[in-house]
Amino acid sequence: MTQKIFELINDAKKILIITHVNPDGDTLGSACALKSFIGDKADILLQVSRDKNFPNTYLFLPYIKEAKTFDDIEDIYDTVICVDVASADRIVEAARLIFNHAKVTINIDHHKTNKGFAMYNYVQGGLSSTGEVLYKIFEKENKNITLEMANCLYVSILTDTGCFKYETVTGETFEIVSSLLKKGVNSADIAQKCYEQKQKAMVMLQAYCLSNAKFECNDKIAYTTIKLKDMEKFGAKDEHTEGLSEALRSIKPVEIAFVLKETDRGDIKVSMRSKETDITCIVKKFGGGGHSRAAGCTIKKPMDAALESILDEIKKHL
Ligand SMILES: [Mn+2]
Repeated sequence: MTQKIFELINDAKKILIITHVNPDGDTLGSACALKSFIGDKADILLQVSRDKNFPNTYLFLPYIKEAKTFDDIEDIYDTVICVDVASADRIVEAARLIFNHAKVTINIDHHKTNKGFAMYNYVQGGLSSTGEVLYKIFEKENKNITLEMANCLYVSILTDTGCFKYETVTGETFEIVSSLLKKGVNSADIAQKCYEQKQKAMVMLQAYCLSNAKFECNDKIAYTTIKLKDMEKFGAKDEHTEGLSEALRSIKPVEIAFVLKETDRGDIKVSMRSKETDITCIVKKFGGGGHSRAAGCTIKKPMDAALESILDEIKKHL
């Protein structure tokens, strides 16, 4: 399968690398590493509009500034590669058309819930990140990992392991990280770029959301809600809510934490984290997916009704 992926890349005329909605460090780092490897015939698609929700934090990655967005995407690709995309419904609108028209579709991922929605699927459920999956693909097929690729893969692994805190981290993860650093990756510089360049809007929005947090079941459940008007009030963008559910989970008795966010389509996006509980079974009830301790879903109900449904479901699993 790994060999086949490189054959397909070779045979392709024009490749679109699709990142998931609300792009994070893993999907972006993976996309940039792949783009760096493939070169000119590959374009990255960020599933955002350029003036809205373009991910500022990761602008330091190569190729992000020239990535395609919904504003300038054309249906000219014969091959599509999805990276870190857990399910087909994380490919939306214009991108879905391109995916459906493509001659070849490839899905490279590490989400256990990934059912293999493409023609060719390479899913290593349980690995720390799609960056780690990609590293192994390159290594297995004896492809040279340049410093540029190494930097991107490092961003993937660093961010998707919560700075090497999650249980998906293995000895092998550190071996990979070690080899990336030996190639010249500057880990301190990347950590600073990923975590210490926060925008004021992000910190202020998160402070507001944390101060409004609610607790249930003897503080085993913590949650907060974000309305569109809150986003407007702070001038915040989608990426500015990143880390909020982790902050709630970090409170001592909290077992499950979640954030409910109103979207401009009028539905509610749920971002959930746990310490021990496998929450994939909770979000699956709402058509969502993810990892056992970090998962999400979208509920097509108003805020109050969505909150009630999700609380009911969580209480069944505590
Ligand atoms: Mn990931």
